[in-house]
Amino acid sequence: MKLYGAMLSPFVRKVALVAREKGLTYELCRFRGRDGFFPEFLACSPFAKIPAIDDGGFTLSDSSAIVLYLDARYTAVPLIPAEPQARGRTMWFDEFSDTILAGAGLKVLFNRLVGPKVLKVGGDEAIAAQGERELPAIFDWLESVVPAEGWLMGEALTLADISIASVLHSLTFVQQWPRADYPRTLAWYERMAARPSWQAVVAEEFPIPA
Ligand SMILES: N[C@@H](CCC(=O)N[C@@H](CS)C(=O)NCC(=O)O)C(=O)O
Repeated sequence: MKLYGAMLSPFVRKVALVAREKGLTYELCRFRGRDGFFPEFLACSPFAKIPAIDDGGFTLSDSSAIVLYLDARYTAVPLIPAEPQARGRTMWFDEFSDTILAGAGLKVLFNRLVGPKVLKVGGDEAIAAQGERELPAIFDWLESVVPAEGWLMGEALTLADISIASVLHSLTFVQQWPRADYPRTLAWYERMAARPSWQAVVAEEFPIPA
């Protein structure tokens, strides 16, 4: 499978972790060059968003769509529960991660790191500061639902853990995470970070500009 994207993105990391937890291999592919987006990437992602995949000719973009596909196609290690309520709640956590947590956190990431230091297009510090102000209420809620042991959905790791931890990891690059004042969330995050899949994906990150 070709995976287009860069590991700075929590959405790309989500797909990479799901693939590795399932024992799938992928080729991490560049999606843009000096002259713009590569046509083979745009064929997978018509609106030029990362991640996107090409799995033996089947192309798809959007991390949640991709992991839904991977979980249905490669069933040996399920990461989205089949039981209806657990399935719904897992997708709620994924959505929380993508829109609420990342909605606030990426304001900081884009405006303090990606814009000014990676893309060199600058950043808006007022938007970054707004994101920073939004995060504590979101962390408060997360701390209230994270279990003392195990995973968000119980004994088995699911997409819920992968999605949220992926965003938190991106926030480490802009000093918004880890936070010792959220001890349950921190302990759960450290359980996630100890997994071999996590270590392998972290090794694929390019050096983060200081
Ligand atoms: N909901 C999408 C979000 C994808 C997304 O916004 N990716 C960002 C990188 S973190 C991107 O491609 N940004 C480029 C742009 O918006 O032009 C997903 O889960 O894949």
